[in-house]
Amino acid sequence: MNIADLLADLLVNHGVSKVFSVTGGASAEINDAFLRNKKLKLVYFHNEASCSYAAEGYYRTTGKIPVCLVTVGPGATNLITGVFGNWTESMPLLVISGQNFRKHTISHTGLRQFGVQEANIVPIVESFTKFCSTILEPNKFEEIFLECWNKMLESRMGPVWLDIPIDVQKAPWSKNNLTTNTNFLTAKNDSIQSIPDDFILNYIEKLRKSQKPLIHIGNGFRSPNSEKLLAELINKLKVPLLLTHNSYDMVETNNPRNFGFPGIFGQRYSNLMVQNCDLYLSLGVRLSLAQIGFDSQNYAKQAEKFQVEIDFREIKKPSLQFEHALCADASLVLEKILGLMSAEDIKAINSQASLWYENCTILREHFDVLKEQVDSSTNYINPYIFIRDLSRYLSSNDFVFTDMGTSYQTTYQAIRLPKGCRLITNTGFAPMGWALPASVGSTYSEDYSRAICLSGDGGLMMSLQDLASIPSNKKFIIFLYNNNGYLTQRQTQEAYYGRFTGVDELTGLKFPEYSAIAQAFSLDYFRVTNHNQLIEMLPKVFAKKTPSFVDLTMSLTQLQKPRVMSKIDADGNIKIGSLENMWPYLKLEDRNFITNRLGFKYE
Ligand SMILES: Cc1ncc(C[n+]2csc(CCOP(=O)(O)OP(=O)(O)O)c2C)c(N)n1
Ligand SMILES: [Mg+2]
Repeated sequence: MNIADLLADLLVNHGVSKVFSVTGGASAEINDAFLRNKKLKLVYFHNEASCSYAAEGYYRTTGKIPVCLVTVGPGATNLITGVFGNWTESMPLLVISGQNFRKHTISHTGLRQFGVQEANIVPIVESFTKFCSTILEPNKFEEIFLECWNKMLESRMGPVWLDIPIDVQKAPWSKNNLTTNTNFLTAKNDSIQSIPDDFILNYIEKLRKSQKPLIHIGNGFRSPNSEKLLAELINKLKVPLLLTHNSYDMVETNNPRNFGFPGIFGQRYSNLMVQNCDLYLSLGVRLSLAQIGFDSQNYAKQAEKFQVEIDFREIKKPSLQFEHALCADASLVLEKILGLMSAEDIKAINSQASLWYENCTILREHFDVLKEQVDSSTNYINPYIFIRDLSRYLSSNDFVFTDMGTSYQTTYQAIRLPKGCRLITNTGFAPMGWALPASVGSTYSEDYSRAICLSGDGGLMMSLQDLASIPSNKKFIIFLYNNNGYLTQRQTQEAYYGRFTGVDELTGLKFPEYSAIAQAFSLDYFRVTNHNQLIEMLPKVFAKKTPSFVDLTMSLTQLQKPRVMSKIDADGNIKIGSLENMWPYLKLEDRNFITNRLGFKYE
């Protein structure tokens, strides 16, 4: 037995079963050890970046820790974008890279390179991993592995990296027994006991008095217990809930408590609600600029604000600071709130907030995103109307992945998710080319039923090779938003410069004919250019048991709306757009309606 075998056993003992990999000389010993270990499945891709995206898709759909195994140098550096995305999204991932023999590494010599293909990966990835180390002492391997594993899972989760020189991989390991499993973490380890009663009781007291309360649930709230807790919250309190992109699938769309998500590409009604509430609680929401808008000091400007966040740095960040902030696990805090709330509290809260709740319901109906769209074109598919129609075919076991650009923003605004259906995007880092490999990663989930991959043509071109990795015997649908360009960038260039570069064939960026691509990868191909064809095609592809590639003709001038839009004034200065008056700006009749009828302010 050597260190590579020990690593395989340690992974199996910690519940790992899938390893996403590209082979290479410096990691060959580990690939071979994993091959010999019957409990590990190696899943191969054509690019290491795809391994990291696939690992994320796998984690998000299974909750099981993924591993990426890559070789030294370019194998390791190719993985970086995906690992960084896991860092910003707080996703756990264990990366293992091969490294040159210990005597052939640059170590602290100041050389650029010494070993074959060498990249000194640890200093490169140090700033976006929770733990990273080149293992130099084989006899400490188990100890370092456990430290690394625990770091990945404790408090705010994130990626970790072990870099293993070839001679360390091959070093013999003599211990007969592995460490017992008792001292590794399986989930967040914070304890409900450590949450102060004061914070909870103060919030309940304020909630009793609030006339316009809002509770904002983020992905930090996701835990094995979160579904049960949310059901209890929804059952007990008639208080509107806001979600985020990453938590949007935690509450089905037609649940009366689901009031969308705020943000620069949020729902118009959600943004108006944030700016009009008088008591705001965020539970596990990172409150990024995309969520709160660039005018961050004015976020929830009329409210007394409570924040629960596991990372104290997020609480202290300069963009906004709340009157009441608690550094703790959000799901444990809600558990405690629900536990300490009496039946009398609940009655008082629900009666006090009933008018607000009703008004928010009217607002949501009034500003349904689909009302801002018209389905008039015979030559193009409108992405919002496509998502409306697609939603009718979604079922509770589906995994929907989006890429970036239109496939991301319009989907979240328009989709209607049935209970249990997942909607997944790397929203914080948003690397183009993420959706296809992430969807492929999800096919290795034990609960896999069907993946629906929504991708722009620009995004797809960044991971086209992964079409080869779609399992040919599984249900899998790619919907390509084919607008022959980068709509999102075109829109920005139009707004700020009035001319275009690098956004379509005319401006220097060529795209292929996808029917030929689909054929090359043996995928069933469908072209859809109008809504009648769409209506005919959807039942067909949803009935199929094998993968399909649906090429949707879309327009490069499709407007993404509503959105918070900044303007350039006469002096050339940028005027930041307000969260509550998204572009297209509110019409007079809407303004009158929301102020006179509902008592909402819009600026
Ligand atoms: C790796 C990477 N490079 C660049 C960007 C910046 N970017 C965001 S959206 C976009 C265009 C996306 O084009 P496409 O996938 O065709 O979607 P569309 O905008 O046309 O809907 C670009 C270049 C990015 N998000 N990721
Ligand atoms: Mg495009």
